Amino acid sequence: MPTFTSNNVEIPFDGAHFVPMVDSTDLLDDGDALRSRYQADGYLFIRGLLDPERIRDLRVAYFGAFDAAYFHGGAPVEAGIFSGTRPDALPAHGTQGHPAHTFVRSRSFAALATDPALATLASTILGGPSTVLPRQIVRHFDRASGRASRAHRDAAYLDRGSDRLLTMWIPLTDVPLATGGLVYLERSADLGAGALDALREVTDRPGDARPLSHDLRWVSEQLGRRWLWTDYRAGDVTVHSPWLVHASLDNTTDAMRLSVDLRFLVDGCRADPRWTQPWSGDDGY
Ligand SMILES: O=C(O)CCC(=O)C(=O)O
Repeated sequence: MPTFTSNNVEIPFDGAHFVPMVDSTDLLDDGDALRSRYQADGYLFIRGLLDPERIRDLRVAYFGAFDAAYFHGGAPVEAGIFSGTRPDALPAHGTQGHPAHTFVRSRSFAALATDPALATLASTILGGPSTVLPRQIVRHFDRASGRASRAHRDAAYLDRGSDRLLTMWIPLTDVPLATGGLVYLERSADLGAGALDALREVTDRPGDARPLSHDLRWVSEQLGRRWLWTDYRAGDVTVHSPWLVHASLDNTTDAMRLSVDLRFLVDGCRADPRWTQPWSGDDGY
């Protein structure tokens, strides 16, 4: 039985801890069905919503901004294959001078964030016109990253505004589970504060009330719920509720993981003021 890790903590890849996500691509033209599945499950997985060639162009722009020595010489840079050596003197991820900081302020990135297919999907699910919030995050993990996203709810990070919003998570590279895929905890949108507080007993961030735990095995076994997973391909999109617990696995492959997360808020609702400015890796939110 294979074992994966998240934040260096092992979790067995078996039927007690993992279950495949449901693919909702066939519901794209049926707004009522999309909404009711989203309300029931707290997420939607849509295969190939975005043109992979366009996503490839974004990778060319992003990876092309690094020193070529970061990438394995035997593959095109846009494949994002790690050479094993990180560039010297690279600013911290997403801070001024790092390619992710420039990327989220670029025209090609703005064209992705305002893509009509994404806006239409968001508005369909939210039940009214919605707009993407300006704080748009690029995440980039190579196998030297040594960390992954802890189990959390987005609501904990967006709690100074309306919760009439959703998140879209968009892989810009293929992201099989071993490359650090995002996983959702089944039926977790309705969990009460007591159940969530119990998870915080096992945490590597005791001073931070927002993440729940870094130990995905503990979370699954404590609640008796499985992590929903899929092997993502560039151009897929998942949508999730701010109340759904999610996390990611460690990237243990030579392939890098590059992804974007966007939030869409129903027009006229109050936006959390921290999310109204472009993201910077050191903005502290
Ligand atoms: O990409 C990740 O690892 C985390 C993303 C996330 O938490 C989100 O999209 O809400």
